[in-house]
Amino acid sequence: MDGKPADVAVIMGSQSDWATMKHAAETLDQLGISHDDRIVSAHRTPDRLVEFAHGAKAAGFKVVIAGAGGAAHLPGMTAAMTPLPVFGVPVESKALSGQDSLLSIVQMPAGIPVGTLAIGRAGAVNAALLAAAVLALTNPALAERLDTYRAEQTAKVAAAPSDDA
Ligand code: RP5
Repeated sequence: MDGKPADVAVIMGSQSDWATMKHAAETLDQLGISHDDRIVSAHRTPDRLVEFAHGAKAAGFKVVIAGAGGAAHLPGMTAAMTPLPVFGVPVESKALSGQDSLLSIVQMPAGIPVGTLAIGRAGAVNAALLAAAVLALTNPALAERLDTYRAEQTAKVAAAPSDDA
């Protein structure tokens, strides 16, 4: 770190969410986006959540990615306490395969939005790409890196399936 605050806060409800949320962190790394990864539990560390969410904008973050599983209140409660855009990643839970996480993140009441992604790794990667798209609006160098990322992805798709792939 160069002393500048990170652009993206990647928060998660538990250490057990890291296996999923590290895909968001890795995608941000690929795009050269600074991020700060933290465990903030809505239920087990509510004071930490209040402190983080109330201070997130003043701390210099521009986007928050919040991953949680089960009764996943972290993204919604964070969105309630910060004006920053919050992207929620439903972590795949053991009991209900992440359906509980998805529904508890996506069904926000009108007035407090959480941009909700897919369950699991795809959601974590896409949360990072959405964060990148937001930041790229005011960062032309990042916009170029995002274009390159997508062009490389396109170039990797074969025209026809193969038995050897
Ligand atoms: C949620 O409970 C976390 O986001 C996690 O997905 C889930 C289970 O947490 P652990 O019991 O594994 O710590 O708060």
